[in-house]
Amino acid sequence: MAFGLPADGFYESFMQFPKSSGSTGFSQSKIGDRLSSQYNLEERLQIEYLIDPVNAQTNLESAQDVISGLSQTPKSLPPRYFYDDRGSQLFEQICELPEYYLTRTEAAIFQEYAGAIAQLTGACEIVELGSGSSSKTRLLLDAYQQQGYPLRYLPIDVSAGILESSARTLLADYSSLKIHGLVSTYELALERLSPAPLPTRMICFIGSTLGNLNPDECHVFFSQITQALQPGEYFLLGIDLQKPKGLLEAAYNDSQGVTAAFNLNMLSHLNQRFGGNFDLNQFEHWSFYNESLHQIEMHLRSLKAQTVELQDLGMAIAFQPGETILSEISRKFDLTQIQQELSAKGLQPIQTWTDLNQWFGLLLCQRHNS
Ligand code: AVI
Repeated sequence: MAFGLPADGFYESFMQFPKSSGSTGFSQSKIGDRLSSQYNLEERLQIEYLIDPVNAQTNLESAQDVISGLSQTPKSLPPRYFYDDRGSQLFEQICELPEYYLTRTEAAIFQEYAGAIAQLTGACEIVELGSGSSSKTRLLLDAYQQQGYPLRYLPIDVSAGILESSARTLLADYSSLKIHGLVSTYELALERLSPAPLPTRMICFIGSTLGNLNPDECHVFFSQITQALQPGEYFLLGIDLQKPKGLLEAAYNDSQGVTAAFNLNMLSHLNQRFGGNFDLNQFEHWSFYNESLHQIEMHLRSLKAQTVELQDLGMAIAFQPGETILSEISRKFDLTQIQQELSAKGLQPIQTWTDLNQWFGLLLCQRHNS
């Protein structure tokens, strides 16, 4: 069901352009390009809501995961609670940190191989799960544009604000691009994808977000991808690979304390969202690499015995000194193993690219015919 929309299921957005007089920092041709794309914007942007963004923020039913996570031993919280506005900003900062090699390593792989991806798939609709700021997508769009293919992009994100603002920026920069954004969870969007208007489709799940799913969730997710694709269509997956513990632990314990702030911000998000009284000075960030499970674990550790209330959920949560809440796992993959898992799910890896250090992997898979 779509919420708050006209009957046709989507609405159009309009963007502001810099004035052509005065110092805009754009060359004349760039301004001309941007102004001409303004005129057909209505035809080029559709945003469809599959979740209600207002209720998604307030609906207490959606807090069931908080209630169960904080009621069990050991305690845990779903990583989706990292991403309020401040959390999203902090994550952007993490991606720029010297220790957090993931973003720039994956971007470098895209830089080098986006052209090869475009050649392998041919003209296709690019679907991106958890599109965020869509920054790496630009490298793909550039490659498809260079091949002379039509540009169609279907970003999917639960955050309407980030989806809309990055869509506007992309439309201003690619004058032939058409965007159909879905404000949605992955599951819902994958169930609702209608047939691609181009010869094929590629669903992208990059940034190693797969690592934040446990093995069971991962299993279910791959099945959802297989079901969403037609035989012959593509799945592009970006994953962080296993590497020495020291490099991994540095990436999740940066010297500027941004990851610590990102982790602790989850508690202030819960305070705002559910009338809570977590005292951020009474918890600390703790993360380490669990070598047997090949995963970084991020925890929030209570510095003393304390009871915290989440008034809107009617909860009083008791903590022992040193007790932790698991806030995230970030799994690190073995290429051969993941290739086998994908293949068993009907997603045949047809090409895999890595960086020189073999720190990060990008896999292009194609759905089997059967
Ligand atoms: C979003 N996700 C892939 C990040 C990761 O590396 O697992 C989230 C993150 N957590 C701490 N730093 C970054």
